[in-house]
Amino acid sequence: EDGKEVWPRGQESVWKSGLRAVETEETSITKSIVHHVQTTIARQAYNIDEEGAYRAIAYSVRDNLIVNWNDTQMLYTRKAPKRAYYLSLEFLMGRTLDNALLNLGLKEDYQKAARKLGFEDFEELVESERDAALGNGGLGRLAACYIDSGATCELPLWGYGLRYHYGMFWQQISTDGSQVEAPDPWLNHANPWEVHRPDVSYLVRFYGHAERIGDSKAIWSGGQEVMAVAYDVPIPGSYTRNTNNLRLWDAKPKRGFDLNSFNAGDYEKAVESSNSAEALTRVLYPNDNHMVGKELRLKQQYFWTAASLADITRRFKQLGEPFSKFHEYVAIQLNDTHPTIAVPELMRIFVDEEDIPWDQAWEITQKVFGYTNHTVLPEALEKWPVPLFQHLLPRHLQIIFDLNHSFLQAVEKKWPNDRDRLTRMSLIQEGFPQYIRMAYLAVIGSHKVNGVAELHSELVRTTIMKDFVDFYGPSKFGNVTNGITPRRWLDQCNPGLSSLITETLGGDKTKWLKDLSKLEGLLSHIDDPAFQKKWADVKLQNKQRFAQFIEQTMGVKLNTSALFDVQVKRLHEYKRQSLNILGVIHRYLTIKSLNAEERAKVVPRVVLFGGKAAPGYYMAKLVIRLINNVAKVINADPDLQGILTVLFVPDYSVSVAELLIPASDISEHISTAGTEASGTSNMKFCFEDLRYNHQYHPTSLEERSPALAVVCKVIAEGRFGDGSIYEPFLNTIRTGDYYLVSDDFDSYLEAQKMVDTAYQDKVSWVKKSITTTAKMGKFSSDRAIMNYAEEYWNIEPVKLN
Ligand code: B1N
Repeated sequence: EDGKEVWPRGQESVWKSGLRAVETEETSITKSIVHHVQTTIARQAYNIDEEGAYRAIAYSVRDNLIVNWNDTQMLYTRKAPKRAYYLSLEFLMGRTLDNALLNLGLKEDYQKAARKLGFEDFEELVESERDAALGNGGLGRLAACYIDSGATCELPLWGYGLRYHYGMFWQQISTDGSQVEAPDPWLNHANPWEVHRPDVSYLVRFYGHAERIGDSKAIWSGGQEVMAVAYDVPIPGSYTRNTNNLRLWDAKPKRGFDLNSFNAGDYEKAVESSNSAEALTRVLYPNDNHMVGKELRLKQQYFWTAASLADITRRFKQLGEPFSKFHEYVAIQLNDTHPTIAVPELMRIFVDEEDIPWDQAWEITQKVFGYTNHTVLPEALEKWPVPLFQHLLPRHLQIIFDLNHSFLQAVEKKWPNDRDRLTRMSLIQEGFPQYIRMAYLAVIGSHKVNGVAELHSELVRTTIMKDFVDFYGPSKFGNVTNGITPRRWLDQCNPGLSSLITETLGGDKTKWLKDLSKLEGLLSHIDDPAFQKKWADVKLQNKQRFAQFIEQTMGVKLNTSALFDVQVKRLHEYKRQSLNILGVIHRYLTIKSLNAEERAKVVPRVVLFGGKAAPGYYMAKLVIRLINNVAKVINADPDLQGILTVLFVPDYSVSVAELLIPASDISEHISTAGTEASGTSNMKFCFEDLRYNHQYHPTSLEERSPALAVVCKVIAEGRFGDGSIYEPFLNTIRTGDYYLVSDDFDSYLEAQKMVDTAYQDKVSWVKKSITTTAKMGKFSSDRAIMNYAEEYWNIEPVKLN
């Protein structure tokens, strides 16, 4: 596996004659598709439907990816460069076929081949693929963009994650407007994009007991052992042959079933124990920006981390280098605190298994890890109860206590007799029970910590990590501004705009797609009316494409000359979908109060919402219900036909985003100032707004915002269905208003007025749109990943020729 060199067995010439290259000829492409129809999916050529055709094409494309994958991994093995590993509990990949074809530069060839085989509508095949939704939102989609950019930038970068059998739930909207969750068994249809590697597997231990031997070592034994088995997903770079690896672990029982129970004749119990191992990778926890303290979640974290570190150390050992050089070959990035157990786990491997002295082990460990913080929200910061750790990971608890002991000694040395500081900085939060502060463990175990946007990184330094900045100095705390991949989020989802950009900048599209700062070249065409017209036409076509999708899936007709106003993101109080819907109600009441002549002057709007609420998040689900019931009233009102339409697009996903984002005129990023770490969908729309002034008004809602008071009154009186349902929501705004909706409501309405005015001047609107895109270059994930490579990992590109 991964490019291990073995002597050829048998005759080399026979082996070589059987090897295949990437197939680019039309005839060899059709041949390979037919071959997969006949063998891999075992169907007769004349008996193939769309789903079969999709799969045969996918397997044929996969063959090409694997050829490149093998060559890339062999090259990495031969050259033995320093490698980086991105540990993420989420990879929100979306669909693969279209992306793979574009990255291989084979889309047209496959399209032609499919046509020859009788499949005229290639897009339909592409869209029949299910999303791989192994993530919640921004954090998981960021990991997917980074893994794409790593391959495109030819970096020796692998991702490690979990192969969840159920991804993010499907969201349905019931007749009363509420969110209903349904499971997403995405693996029920075979997944052509993964390679099962039963030969790459490790045993992972849970529970048992840890017995100290000497000062620092221990033996951990007993408990439960679960097998981690690798599934590899090839990640093609764009216009390069370099193809990296995303390795996802699946849990299997150590033996098929528990022998002890079986001997006793209890077959059912024996099979049950195998169920419990498999439960580990059953489901993605559907929480965004919120910690859930479930034992199974901690088990997932350790299972994935332990398997990944076992794999990384095994690969390192094949180099034959001493462990003192481990950090010269290995960099590991912790995507938030979810894999922080890797810090004590690497110490355990070094000290208990490899006999490395504690101090040296700790020095190397700190050089290996980097930690990315993605949120400062207190409810999202991970803390695990000590008793749970004691039970599940007794050896790791010992190591954490040992690390904490020497860390606090160093703090004490720097600031003698400062008890408050020791209490604040301890890895252990005192109380009954005690808690382990995972973010602090990640900080002391890493050589570098970063936030994900300038402002967020500054907040990390001055708020949650202030004491640690004082202790280590500021150079340990950096910033890497997030980015998004221009392949998926421009070239792939917006082919019209991509062609126009290529045509305008000249040359071929790889020039600007691989160096997004080149988009600035658009600015010199901004005053050209012909260019402006083409730009506006692309937008209109994207709106029509989206309107068609909405008509097909929801049966609603959209006015494509209206302003499309979009807010798509996870439902969360801090993101303030509430502010948006309350503003919509205000708009509705205003329009209702106008006479026909005045109404004709209103700038027509389509307000689109999309996003999932965590199944246990009551207030977020209540806001979904309110949005849907407001939509029902407004859309049914003849006075508002063509002037105001409100829609909640169900089951927002990567694939829906690919249709919706290119169709938007404005997007709303209206979180309470200081709460959204970075936001990445804002980059996809190229529009953002942040405010700094937090205030607290102990005054009545009527005093704070008379306009909002009216809106709340109308909801309470039952204009959008039984008002009492929304009382808990209305109360969060009337009293407390933690997320400052009432503080910002009036200025939000002002901003919306400015949008209406601006939209009426079509030429200046198009120019704004062009400027936004032209200045987007910085937000490419290629720039972000190179930033990590150079300043955090010290790795270099290794190009496959
Ligand atoms: O990470 C994104 C940022 O662009 C967003 O602003 C930020 O909200 C998001 C626990 C999270 N922060 N924290 C999470 C996700 C799942 C979970 O279980 C926390 N997601 C973010 C990329 O940097």
